[in-house]
Amino acid sequence: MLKNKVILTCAPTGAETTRAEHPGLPFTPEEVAETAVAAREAGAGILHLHVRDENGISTQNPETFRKVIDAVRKQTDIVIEISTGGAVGDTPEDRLRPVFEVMPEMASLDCGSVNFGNEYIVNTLPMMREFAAAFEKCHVQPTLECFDPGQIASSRQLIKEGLLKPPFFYGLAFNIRGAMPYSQASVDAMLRQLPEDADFTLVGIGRAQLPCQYLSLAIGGQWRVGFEDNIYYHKGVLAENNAQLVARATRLIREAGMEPATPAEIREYFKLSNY
Ligand code: KMH
Ligand code: ZN
Repeated sequence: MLKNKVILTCAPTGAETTRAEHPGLPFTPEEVAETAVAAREAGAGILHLHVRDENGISTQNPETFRKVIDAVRKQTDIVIEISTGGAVGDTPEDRLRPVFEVMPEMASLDCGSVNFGNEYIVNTLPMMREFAAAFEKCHVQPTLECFDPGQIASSRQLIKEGLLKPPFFYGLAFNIRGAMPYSQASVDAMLRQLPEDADFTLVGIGRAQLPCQYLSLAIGGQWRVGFEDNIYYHKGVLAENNAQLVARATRLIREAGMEPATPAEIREYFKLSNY
């Protein structure tokens, strides 16, 4: 864990959030770059990136990732973590392609199958093994996304098999409809399963986002905010933009006597290779 620092991730777009839900959802390369700059200035150290095609539909096309990453890279040094979760229904092959073709610094690695609203996502152990091997080959630091405690057991199986190596960075998600609800008890159930010395970020969906931040402060976790997870500033009040959510998180972190970690500190901490 970085001393007196909080790794603050901004997930500005996601695969499922729509412009109908938030008209300011960024998805063109220019919009994502502008968002990345504002998020970085507001304190975010990592950009969790899903990309969309020209119609706003989620895609895992490496060319689209490349365009967005190029636009972001021209303007800011924020660490880029691409999604290999993609959107519900994406094939494992499509989800993994950008890891080989874009070679990002970090990427999400989803650790199990679970209901996702009215849909579901599939991540079997053989798939996870294939993803972990690809990450290792391409020197990509995984963020191990877990949606229930059993998925941490799946990640530990890969650790046991030598397919995942430290540093371990977990993204623990709460309040996805149909999956694990947010409560202090459910966070605790997840934390008890983590490997020793693992870092974790609490990913609170919707109204769980802010409570996750406060709880994270108390238990030494990292934070994630952004329109992928939550579009509201307060109940019923849309956030102006992603940076507003990042700025609030940074204020809370500073009130607690800490600082958001810079991209340089995050690169050094995880020994990231592909910048
Ligand atoms: N969009 C979800 C189906 C990830 O980025 O790895 C998967 C997801 C998790 O968002
Ligand atoms: Zn995601």
